Amino acid sequence: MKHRLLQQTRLIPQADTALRERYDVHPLWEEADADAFLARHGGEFAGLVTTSRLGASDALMGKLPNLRVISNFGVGLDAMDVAAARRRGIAVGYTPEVLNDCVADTAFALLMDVSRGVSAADRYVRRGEWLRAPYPLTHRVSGKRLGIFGLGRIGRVIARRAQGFDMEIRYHNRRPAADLPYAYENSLIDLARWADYLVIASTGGAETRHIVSAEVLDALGPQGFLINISRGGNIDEAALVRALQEKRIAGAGLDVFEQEPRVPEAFFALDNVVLLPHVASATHETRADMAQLVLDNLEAFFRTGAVKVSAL
Ligand code: 8YV
Repeated sequence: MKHRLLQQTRLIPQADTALRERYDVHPLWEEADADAFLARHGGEFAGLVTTSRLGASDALMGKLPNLRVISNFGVGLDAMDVAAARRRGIAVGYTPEVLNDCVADTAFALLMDVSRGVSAADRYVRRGEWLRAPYPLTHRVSGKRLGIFGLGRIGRVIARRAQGFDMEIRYHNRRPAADLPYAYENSLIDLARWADYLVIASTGGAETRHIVSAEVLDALGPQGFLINISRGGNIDEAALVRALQEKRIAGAGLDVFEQEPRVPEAFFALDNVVLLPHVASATHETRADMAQLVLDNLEAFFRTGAVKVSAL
């Protein structure tokens, strides 16, 4: 008999098909009234497939009284009540490591774009403005100072990329990482003051909410660029809009926002910000690897009682 799984949203087509072949999957997104459906059928599900965007709340787990395993598509756990899962004895699998390269690449794409004006210059060419005047000068990336907030799995790959650009690297974390050659700054504000580029690569959630404040932006200063590939909530977005409008920082490259998919319209009028729709891990290759890990975590759990890569 196939295990019955609740799937919160589509992943990628080949993974959705593989899930349906191996399990008795119910697509929750097709239910007009999810609460009513769960009230009637919540007890049927042994597993939940979710994503970092949707996560799983304690309330949702409560509606699934026989839930034993959650398999999360993504590394971020800010929407997942990990403590509730632990308390309820539910295993949680997730997909770290496999997305490090693509997220680090995207951090660099944003960094290069906002410094050299790639997107802005492209718009300039399309508007026919090159016919009237050359594009204004931009900013050199190579050899500059890169400050990384959150030197975890992804932050470390960003640091490796930066070495190829002969950049000087410092970082701030909850604590210094003993195994790395980069200098540690004691606070985010000190790191911002030192850096030409401040890359936010930490986790998200309540602990780091609005940690990139107006003060941090002022420490980064009019020559400094901010890059965010972590979570939108880590930045005080209203303060960032003001800092960009008033040119109190040089520019920003953002893949993530506080209220996705809504992006503050004030950004749209500004050429010193590059805006991406949360796509850092969104390549065919990486999404296939993430989906495989979602399947592997479920397979391992139903075979051995433990997921392959646990978030607990
Ligand atoms: C995805 C992410 O956008 O892994 C994460 O935490 O933010 C991204 O990889 C997300 O998981 C897809 O829902």
